[in-house]
Amino acid sequence: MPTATEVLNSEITDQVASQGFAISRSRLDPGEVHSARSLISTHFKAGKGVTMEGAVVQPAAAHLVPGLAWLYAHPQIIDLAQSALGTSNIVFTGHSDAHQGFTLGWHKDSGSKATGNELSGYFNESPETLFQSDPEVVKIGIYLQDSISHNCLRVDPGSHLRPSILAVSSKEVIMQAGDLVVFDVRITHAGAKQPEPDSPVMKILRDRVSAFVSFGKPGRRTEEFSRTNMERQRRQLDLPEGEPVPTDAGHAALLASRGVTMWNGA
Ligand SMILES: O=C(O)CCC(=O)C(=O)O
Repeated sequence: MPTATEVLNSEITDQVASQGFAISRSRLDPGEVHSARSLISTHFKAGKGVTMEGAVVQPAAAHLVPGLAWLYAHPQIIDLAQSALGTSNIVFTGHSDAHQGFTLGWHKDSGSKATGNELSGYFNESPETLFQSDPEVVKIGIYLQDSISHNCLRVDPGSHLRPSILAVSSKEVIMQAGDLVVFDVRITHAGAKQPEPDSPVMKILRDRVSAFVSFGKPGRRTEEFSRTNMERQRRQLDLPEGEPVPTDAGHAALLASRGVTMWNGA
């Protein structure tokens, strides 16, 4: 397993602050990629997860995909989140997803129609102030296959500082399995383009497996994001009112051993 550098990488801090995203190469080794990919596909093959437009998603995957907690507390992932946020003092927001075949059009993860404001609803804040500040909440994308133009993430560089969903440019984020991408949740981004149903690209999309986890700097924005995002995961899991999202004690222990605090659910 590659070891974390334990030194904040200021190039990543600067890239995320200016462009809204950064790619970091060779963070997971091939055995880890294989293991994470197998655990997620086996989970979905067993009929678990939530079906969304032909794809399947597991909210709270650190807790609900058996054996996968390690991925969401991996030292390289924590190291990258710390570098992106420019501090070793980071908080796990409670958000961890696994996707297979999932594709979304252009959107920001700072809001959604369900939150009543697709620009800033997860932060309960006006877009005028939210889009002016340095990154406070970042998401790490773990793509568990090599990406090509048909199945890659797309981002609109710099749009984390623009209160608009409209993408003014589109950059393909091409990565090898084992690379990681970190992005400010305010950036406008999109998943793989939906092909025609009979296109040969459909299989590439069906085999696309990815995982996402979010961390923030301690403070009001991270708390708001954690609370509203947890509500989103609860809705997707169809949990009865008052029932907490289950937690994997192993995941909490791994985070604690690596000095990462968890949003306290307040
Ligand atoms: O599938 C992807 O590449 C992007 C997923 C995404 O946009 C999201 O989780 O917010």
